Amino acid sequence: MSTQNNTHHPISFTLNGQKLQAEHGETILQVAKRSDITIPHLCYKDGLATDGNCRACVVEIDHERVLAPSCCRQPTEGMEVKSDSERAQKSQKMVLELLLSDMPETKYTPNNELTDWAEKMQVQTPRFDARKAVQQDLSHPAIAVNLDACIQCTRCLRACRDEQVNDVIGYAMRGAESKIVFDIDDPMGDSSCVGCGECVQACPTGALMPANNVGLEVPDKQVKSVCPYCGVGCQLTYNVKDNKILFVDGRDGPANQSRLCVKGRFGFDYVHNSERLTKPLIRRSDVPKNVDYIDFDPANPGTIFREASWDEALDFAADGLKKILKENGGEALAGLGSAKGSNEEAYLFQKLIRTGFKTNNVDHCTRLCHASSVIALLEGVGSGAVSNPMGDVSNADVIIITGANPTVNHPVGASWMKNAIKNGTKLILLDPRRSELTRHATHHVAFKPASDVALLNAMMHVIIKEDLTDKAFIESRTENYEELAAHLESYSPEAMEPVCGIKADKIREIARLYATADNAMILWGMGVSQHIHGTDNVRCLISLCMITGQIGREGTGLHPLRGQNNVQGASDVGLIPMVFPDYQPVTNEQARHRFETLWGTELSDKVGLTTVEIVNEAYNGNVKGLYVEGENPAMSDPDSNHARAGLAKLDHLIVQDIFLTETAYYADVVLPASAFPEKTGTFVNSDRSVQLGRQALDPPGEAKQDLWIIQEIAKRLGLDWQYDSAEPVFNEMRQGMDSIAGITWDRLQNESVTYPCKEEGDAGSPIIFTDSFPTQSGKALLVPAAIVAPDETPDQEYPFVLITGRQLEHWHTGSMTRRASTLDALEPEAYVAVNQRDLLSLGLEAGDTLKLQSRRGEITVKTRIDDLTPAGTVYMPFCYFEGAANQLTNAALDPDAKIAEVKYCAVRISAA
Ligand SMILES: Nc1nc2c(c(=O)[nH]1)N[C@H]1C(S)=C(S)[C@@H](COP(=O)(O)OP(=O)(O)OC[C@H]3O[C@@H](n4cnc5c(=O)[nH]c(N)nc54)[C@H](O)[C@@H]3O)O[C@H]1N2
Ligand SMILES: Nc1nc2c(c(=O)[nH]1)N[C@H]1C(S)=C(S)[C@@H](COP(=O)(O)OP(=O)(O)OC[C@H]3O[C@@H](n4cnc5c(=O)[nH]c(N)nc54)[C@H](O)[C@@H]3O)O[C@H]1N2
Ligand SMILES: [Mo]
Repeated sequence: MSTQNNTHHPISFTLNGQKLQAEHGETILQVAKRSDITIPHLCYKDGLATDGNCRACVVEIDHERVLAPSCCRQPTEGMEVKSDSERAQKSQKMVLELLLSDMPETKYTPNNELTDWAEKMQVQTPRFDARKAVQQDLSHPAIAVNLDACIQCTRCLRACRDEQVNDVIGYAMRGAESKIVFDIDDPMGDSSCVGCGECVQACPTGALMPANNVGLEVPDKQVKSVCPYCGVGCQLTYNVKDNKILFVDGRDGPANQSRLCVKGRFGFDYVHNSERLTKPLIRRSDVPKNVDYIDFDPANPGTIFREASWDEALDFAADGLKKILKENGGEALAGLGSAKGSNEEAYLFQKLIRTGFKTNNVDHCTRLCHASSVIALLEGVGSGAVSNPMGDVSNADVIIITGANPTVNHPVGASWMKNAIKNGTKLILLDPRRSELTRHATHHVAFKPASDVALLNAMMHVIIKEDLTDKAFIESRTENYEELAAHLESYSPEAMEPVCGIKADKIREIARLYATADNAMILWGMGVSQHIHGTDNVRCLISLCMITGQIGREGTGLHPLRGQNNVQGASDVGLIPMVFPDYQPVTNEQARHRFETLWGTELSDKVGLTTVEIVNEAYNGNVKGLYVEGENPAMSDPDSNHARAGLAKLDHLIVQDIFLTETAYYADVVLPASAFPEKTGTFVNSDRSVQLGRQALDPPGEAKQDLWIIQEIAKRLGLDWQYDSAEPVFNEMRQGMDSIAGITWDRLQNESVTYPCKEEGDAGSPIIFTDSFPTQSGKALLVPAAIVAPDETPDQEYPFVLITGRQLEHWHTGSMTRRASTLDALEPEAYVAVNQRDLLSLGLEAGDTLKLQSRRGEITVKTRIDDLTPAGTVYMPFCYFEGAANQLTNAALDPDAKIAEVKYCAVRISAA
């Protein structure tokens, strides 16, 4: 034992006379850094592979003739190293001086390490002439390239290739001609760059910089916060001056370790957009609701609304609610809360609906998102959240990703996936479309859209027939295995081949690969959940995981990739019609009693209406009043012509948003709210980590924080609420929610905490289900699922399948990203992606304007050739109001989860 340990004994050496110990594999520079000994360095960056090309970090080693780069050199036992000897310092300074001599006259450069080191080392004005200046490359909307300032340290290259695995940046030419290039020396704007800006963050000299005005102003404050876009939950720092975000840096959070994507890094100026709502608005009495708003200009709200004071607008909003409450009762009211806002906002919003509106008619975008996953998970394993964090892919031998496009939708998460694959993890990608991850996949299984149950059942059939199950796990940790096995008898790969379009042998191969892996993880997204059989799809994923025992350890488990930055939190705190906070059913008397006591009121035991149901009942005249906070259902609901007609029929619609959205066009009153950086609150990411978002800016004009607005409405409905900030709300939440009871506000100031965290001081639980499931029996329930066809299949009249989804640069309904200048410059135009073969057979060309029709609506958009999309299928993101995909989609619902089938409907295409 002791001999084995010897190899990992710390190594003793001296640095500048100080005795130090190095861990195995540590370099001199790394030891110096953690011992607060300053050695200048430029090409070295924590987290990147060492390269040793700049020689700024050279040190003198006893008995060695040549100076050694401390970033590459590991100390040996007894080694005597000097970084502060005259010889070492002279050399370090010479490197800095030479590099400095080449620097162009710069504006302010954020994080300029070269000038910082030069200053620290007292390097004087360089004595050497500069090289010939190099032309700037300003072809990319997000990133300015000024190779004049490049010191060829290759940090950008390593960040692009090794961290983000995007492989855009290269190092080309030789000798004095050598330089950094993008793809094959393309202008950056024409290259395959995805704009993540990891290179900008890695650059120590400002050769790569954010394109937007950076350098003109110096930030006066830095605020640590979180990204407002997706569920990865990247931590970041806002660099602010005069109430304006100048630029953003990635921060070392558990989910991102300083990485960001194009939206998180360059997508912030929506908060400063001139179309921000800054005054409360009341609808003009002469403007009817049921009109087509396609040409309406949100920059001119006066065509529909008049400005009002806060008092008038809030009284008007509350009076409308009170009138309906009195005449029709609480069931005629409903609320749609937000997964973009904080836990505290979502919690108060559902509390307002339940205690002020006196109904459980409260829901949010989770209904259109992972509702089916949550229902299947609650039924199967007793908890709707992930079992293992996204980053755990690095511990998996095999990962299945199905119905998700992470390089587009969870880009930083995708970087961990690509890193894992580089290190040997095998990827099984189950998706009808190809994606950027296809080239990293061991198997891309492009099955027929909506045939997940057939494919997954066939995989399980193979696993059982070939005796690859984990019997001990099935025995001790699951229920209902016999029924599942009997059900799967008829799902042989041969029988399923014609249904899912995948060869039986291929199904066998991937089934074996997953089942026999030491550790295998399943991650999934909307391609699985957004079907009328979405719950069944997830039941199959759960069973696949359980019969192979791939859960409860590092690198295993189930991870539904959560979408919105706080959809996990909004669900946890009860923004759901069937449950109170922490998933306690409204029908459960004990749970009701608990909240009746906490909130000092009586509560309804009637399960409320869901998102699509609310709008349907508005259409039917049963819901008369609706409060929408931070959602845009006129764009995001399926079959939006019908949804908009429903919104138009409401007697009273309150919209609380930061922009005049398509939904706001139907409003009676519009309340100007706060954007993400304008408030403080907690957010839960896909990994179940609770993180603090901090206020960096004041809301513009008369816009107010959401927490304040919700409370003002509550007060006018007679509720005596006095929460002066997010903290007391969070403390109240802890009283009703056992899973976060142990998390203190103080602790969140310094770290993110992963729930369950039941007692103060609990470390938190990134990996759960290690020895039981939170079901009544403690075991997982295996629920067999049979094949259900999509609600609407293609026919002669409507021969194509329409898949809707997302694109990297835009967020959902576009309200934020189409007002973010860089993102909008990158992707300014609506399109439909069509396979080349289909385009040819229709006699059309890329760029043609097409008419797309479904049984519910029609739109005209430009076409793009897209060979990611299989023939017979077309693909559209749903972010463009002028070509709104949801005018076509089908609102048929999954019977268990009430999620709509936005991933599948039949359309017809023709030249416009
Ligand atoms: N850039 C950007 N990022 C986002 C968002 C955004 O709007 N923009 N939104 C966020 C939100 S809220 C969410 S929920 C996530 C969503 O993230 P994802 O789940 O990755 O989203 P989608 O693009 O909707 O669809 C994912 C995949 O489903 C596949 N698919 C289609 N039909 C089927 C099928 O029948 N079976 C299977 N297995 N797959 C199918 C599609 O080909 C597509 O690759 O993204 C989050 N991140
Ligand atoms: N066809 C089709 N439809 C879909 C989907 C699909 O794949 N295909 N996906 C579905 C999914 S997964 C989701 S999650 C939904 C998303 O649907 P929505 O949640 O309706 O979409 P968002 O555009 O994110 O809407 C958020 C709104 O909140 C506003 N907002 C942002 N920050 C704040 C804030 O701090 N305070 C306030 N008050 N407002 C704020 C924004 O301006 C925006 O209007 O769409 C669903 N619809
Ligand atoms: Mo979502």
